[in-house]
Amino acid sequence: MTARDDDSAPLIVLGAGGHAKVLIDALRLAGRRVLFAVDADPARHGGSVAGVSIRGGDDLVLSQAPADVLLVHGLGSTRQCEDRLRLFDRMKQHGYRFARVVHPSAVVSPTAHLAEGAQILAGAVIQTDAVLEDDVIVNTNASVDHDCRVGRHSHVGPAACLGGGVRVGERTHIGAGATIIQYRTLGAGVLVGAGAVVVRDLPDGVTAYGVPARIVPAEPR
Ligand code: JB3
Repeated sequence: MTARDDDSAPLIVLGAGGHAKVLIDALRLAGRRVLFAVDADPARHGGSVAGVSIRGGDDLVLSQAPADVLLVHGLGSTRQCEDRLRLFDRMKQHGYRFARVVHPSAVVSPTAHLAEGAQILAGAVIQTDAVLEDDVIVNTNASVDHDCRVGRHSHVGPAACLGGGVRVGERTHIGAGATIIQYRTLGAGVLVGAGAVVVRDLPDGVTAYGVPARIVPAEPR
């Protein structure tokens, strides 16, 4: 059997929480077909999420030939993105591919590049020549402006704003409503608190809060 392309393959959603619901909604509006969801919590098995049945755990995915389906990464992130990375890499090792999810109300420049599994949610704007690497989430009403680059598994939270030319490393979480001014660089594994305004570059692994954002000792994640 030949691999189906992004527009026609049926979808399996990994995770059945709040983020999965939002994705299922976007997929329905875009006319996509979801086969079923899987969740790590056995208590959820046999139930449903946004009208999609939860049939079992991640091992159930492995009973589907990788060429026949696309996966949708339904784990969100609040403070750290490591769980997303772990699940993404596990499924990639088994040969699966991840679907891009673009809500029909999002505005995406034709010159933007969305890598595998990128998720652009309702009202988000991705401007010209922006690059979203694998598995990036740009959440509700967030904006990623011209020439930005957002690294693998990073999450731009709801209503966050990245000015032009911002660089974001892998696994970085930008909290709801945060602003990163133009041409700043954030390292890998950074946590930017909700509502922060980042006016200076931030190195790998730091936590920054406030207006203007200051680096604070990291709480256990
Ligand atoms: O703020 C917004 C707009 N969205 C948040 C999103 C980005 O992150 C949302 O409010 C939540 O804070 C969070 O959404 P998420 O990840 O859906 O969280 P929650 O509602 O807690 O659901 C996580 C689900 O994933 C639970 O049902 C877990 O059992 C399941 N889960 C955890 N690990 C897993 C795994 N499921 C699978 N299939 N595999 C796993 O490894």
